[in-house]
Amino acid sequence: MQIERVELRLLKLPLVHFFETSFGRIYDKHFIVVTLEGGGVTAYGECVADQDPYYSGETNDTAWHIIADFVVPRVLGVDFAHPRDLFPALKAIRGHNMAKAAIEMAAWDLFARQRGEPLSRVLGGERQRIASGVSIGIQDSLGQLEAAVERELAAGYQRIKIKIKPGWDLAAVETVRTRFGAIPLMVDANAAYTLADAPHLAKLDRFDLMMIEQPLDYDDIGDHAQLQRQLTTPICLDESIKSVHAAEQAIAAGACRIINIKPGRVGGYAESIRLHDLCASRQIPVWHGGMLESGIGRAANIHLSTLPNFSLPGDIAASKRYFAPDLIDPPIDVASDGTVAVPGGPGLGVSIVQERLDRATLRRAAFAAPVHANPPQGV
Ligand code: OSB
Ligand code: MG
Repeated sequence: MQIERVELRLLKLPLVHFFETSFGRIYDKHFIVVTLEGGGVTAYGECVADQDPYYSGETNDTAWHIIADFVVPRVLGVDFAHPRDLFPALKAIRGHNMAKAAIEMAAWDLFARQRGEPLSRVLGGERQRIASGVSIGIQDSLGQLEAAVERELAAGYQRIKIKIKPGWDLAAVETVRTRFGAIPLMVDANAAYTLADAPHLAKLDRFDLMMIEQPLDYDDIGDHAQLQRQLTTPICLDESIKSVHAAEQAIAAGACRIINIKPGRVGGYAESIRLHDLCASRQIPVWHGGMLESGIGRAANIHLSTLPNFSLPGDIAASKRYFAPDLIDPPIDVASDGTVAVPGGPGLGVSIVQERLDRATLRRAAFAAPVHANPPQGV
């Protein structure tokens, strides 16, 4: 498999509804789309970096810089036997997992399209449909939260996640439990608390939540291990799991009982498969996280979720919750039983509407392999 051309685009798409986490509110999604060409086939990747370094240290500008100046020279014109060979080829670049993952995702799509197989099959997945959950941001009032939960339950989603932060936690959970009873419910704090909040967080135990996601600092493992010993609610780590090695350490320390997998956070699909397999071998259930992706990244998330240890519903909801219209047509939809069909066509299996891609583009750059490619030697 040879990557003959790389195109980067920075896109801006308005969100249907603002999205608020403990680190802020956004109204538009700014993200990079990667296009690769090779062997007469075009493939796509989506970068999950944001405009700001609040969820992770990466931003669209750092990802653009790393891809253009360090990733592209290591992949353009190089013959890769398999997309799993990309991540090791980028080893000299420390960190910047979202930048690496965007290119690596497109390489998996290229590989799958060249073989005429769906991405799910190439990744080793099994299912035809995946279980879908929904992530509800921080609202302006408890009444708005109730209305949002009611709407998503009516749409069929198999579990509800609500974002929490200090000042928007116990009352929000209590409101949802009181109104909707024993629904599958979890919370995500996006690193908004410290270990000193342990007694406060323990008050969530009486609500029988499926899990509390990333309560403590984004790069912490040790404090989460201490916190888990003080809670009956399982901790799920998101931000803290930046590598397979970090997951091994977190599991060994007892810092979590569940892990959320986002390929962008760990450097791509090959690393995500390794993380999935590690968790399976340690009886740690996993689910697929979401980063408000467009249909391109959303489709990839669906394909990865077909692996067997994705045993809990993921943050993979219908396109129409985020973008109207999405970049793809038809959009991703959720059935009334809260499942999403895995696209069956080659690669991502979704159709990107070029005119929508063009209209959303703020910035563009293209890189082509020289005729006699001379890949960088060593690192
Ligand atoms: O922590 O899971 C998170 C969105 C942006 C950044 C971080 C997170 C999220 C979500 C949204 O929870 C999930 C989705 O895509 O619907
Ligand atoms: Mg999270």
